[in-house]
Amino acid sequence: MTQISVPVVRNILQANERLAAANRKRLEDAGIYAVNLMSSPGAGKTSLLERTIEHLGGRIRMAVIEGDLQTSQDAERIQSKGVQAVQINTDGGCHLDGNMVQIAMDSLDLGHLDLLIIENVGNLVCPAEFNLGEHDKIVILSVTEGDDKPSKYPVMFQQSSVLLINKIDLLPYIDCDVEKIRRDASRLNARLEIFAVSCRTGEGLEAWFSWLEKNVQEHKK
Ligand SMILES: Nc1nc2c(ncn2[C@@H]2O[C@H](COP(=O)(O)OP(=O)(O)OP(=O)(O)O)[C@@H](O)[C@H]2O)c(=O)[nH]1
Ligand SMILES: [Mg+2]
Repeated sequence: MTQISVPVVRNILQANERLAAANRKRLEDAGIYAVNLMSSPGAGKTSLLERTIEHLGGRIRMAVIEGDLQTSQDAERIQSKGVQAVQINTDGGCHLDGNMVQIAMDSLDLGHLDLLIIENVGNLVCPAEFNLGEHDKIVILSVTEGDDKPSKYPVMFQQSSVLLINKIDLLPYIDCDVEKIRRDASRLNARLEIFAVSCRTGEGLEAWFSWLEKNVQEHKK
């Protein structure tokens, strides 16, 4: 069983890498900076997007690809903010892959974009295994999930460029050691930029907006 399944998994990942590389080339050619936003279900991915659109939408031309098992609710939340959003329904699949993103990109006007944000399926494990062509992976961990998550689910933290610790407005009501999250995540990935934020109150989000805007400018043609 093991002898058969390991090469199959390797082939799938290699095929995905080729598609991700093609996606990246299209993005580079168009001068678009792209991020892959990942977290457990409900950590605040769409809320962060809404805040980001409110703050940067007037200055940066952006589009969103929304990955979900079912429904187009998140895409509708984004469209209601006046930003182009394409929904991918994975029909039960627990992550996006390069092929799905390639198809979604076909329906975007790439010639008139500076930033593409891909909201992955809510899942703290599988999305980290599949590159989509993005420049950076972003992980959101909300404080309600517990401060043990970086050590228990290390891959996503190792693969990401930014960790947003969200829902800090709830800290007075729960036991969560934000310093432990910072320590454990930094131990896994010394390059990780860490911002503690609240998408509810807006606290801490300025640092995220600046980081994102700097990267958009650097990738612009
Ligand atoms: N208190 C508090 N609630 C938040 C914060 N950010 C998001 N929420 C709430 O958390 C819930 C989930 O937020 P979403 O933004 O939909 O989370 P998501 O990661 O996009 O969820 P999925 O797409 O289903 O994986 C919503 O009820 C939000 O209002 C925050 O900073 N503080
Ligand atoms: Mg969402």
